[in-house]
Amino acid sequence: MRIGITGTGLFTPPHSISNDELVAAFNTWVDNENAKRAQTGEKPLEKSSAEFITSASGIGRRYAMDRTGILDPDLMRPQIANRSNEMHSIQCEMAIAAAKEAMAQAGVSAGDIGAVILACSNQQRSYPAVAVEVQEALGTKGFAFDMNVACSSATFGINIAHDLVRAGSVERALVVSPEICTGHLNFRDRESHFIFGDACTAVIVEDLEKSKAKEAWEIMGTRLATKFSNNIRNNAGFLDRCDPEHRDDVDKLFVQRGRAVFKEVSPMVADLISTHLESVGVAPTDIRRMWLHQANGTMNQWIARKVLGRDATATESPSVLEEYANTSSCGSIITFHKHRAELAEGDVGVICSFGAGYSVGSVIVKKRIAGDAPQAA
Ligand code: CO8
Repeated sequence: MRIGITGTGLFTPPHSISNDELVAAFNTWVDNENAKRAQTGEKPLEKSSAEFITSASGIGRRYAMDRTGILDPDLMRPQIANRSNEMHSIQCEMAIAAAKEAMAQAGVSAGDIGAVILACSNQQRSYPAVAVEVQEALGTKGFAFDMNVACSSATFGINIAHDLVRAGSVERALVVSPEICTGHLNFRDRESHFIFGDACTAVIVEDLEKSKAKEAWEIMGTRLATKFSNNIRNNAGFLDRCDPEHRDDVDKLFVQRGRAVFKEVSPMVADLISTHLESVGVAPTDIRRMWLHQANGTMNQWIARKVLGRDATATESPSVLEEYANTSSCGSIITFHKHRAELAEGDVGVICSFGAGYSVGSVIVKKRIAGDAPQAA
């Protein structure tokens, strides 16, 4: 049975924020804070710098669902209005936009889809699952559920979609990842205020025998790994109201030890991709592209070098960090969405995401053009 990705979609939020704008807001807040600290004799806070952000991460700007609140030194958080239960939730709205593009690319309608998997780092509520709302809004059949493996959510979702199709549970599944990272980012933390942006991706996974798509990316294999770590953590949760004194503590937002993450996750990722390639009989020299998680440019260069045994070119390991920043689970999928068109029939690539958990998800894909007969293993 051949199963593949036949469509992808991307929703890009309407507002963009440059490093300079973000740093200006942060530094105005620091000046205000330090004026207060001067009165009390507290140690002054250090300023942020756009040069540091670009050189340490490769990030130049990010998209956000709201920019006014983020750039207001008195607020420094997105302002996203509550909605009534009669309206689509904001994550549902993002998912619909991305899903429509993916469905059009795959040449399928909502009624052809048997499962919706909403896979992302943060769901805006516990229940009803946002995925079920997306199912209702689009008119897809079967069932839907939410899942969360932080930055690796989309590749884990693709793995589950693949297995559902293989098991015969559905012919076709939609994986959507509406990431509103700015909603849980501490814009007053110098170490991390620049890292994230918002986006939503969508992926159609289907039985290629039943596909109408002109082009498909056959899934040659998927591999997942997790290993517990506190180095990327967000303690926000439904029990927060049970201890109101700590409800607004900084650990209720994204916190990481970035350097430790870099050192510990990079070898884990390189090892997983290398052993995964070996298991499907593909030599590293035979892969044409690596669509890696978009957290840090230097990290991706290190991983690609380890896997390929040499430096990867910007074409072989493309980046969207400059424009999108880290969009959590969307990163590798945005890169796949934007940087695959020119590849040829039979070209092989790896989609790989990694992040909190720790978690790593790898999906090895081969380009197929409609009408191409399956090759012998
Ligand atoms: N401006 C100026 N200087 C700064 C700033 C700043 N903003 N921040 C830190 N510095 C200074 C530090 O104080 C330090 O100074 P000194 O050398 O004098 O002590 C110096 O810069 C170097 O600091 P670091 O060692 O922290 O800098 P790094 O080179 O390690 O770069 C990075 C920091 C960019 C964060 C880098 O470590 C990194 O990218 N690491 C990998 C992180 C990663 O991959 N994380 C994955 C997270 S994504 C995920 O799992 C999803 C979670 C769920 C989504 C959550 C959404 C909110």
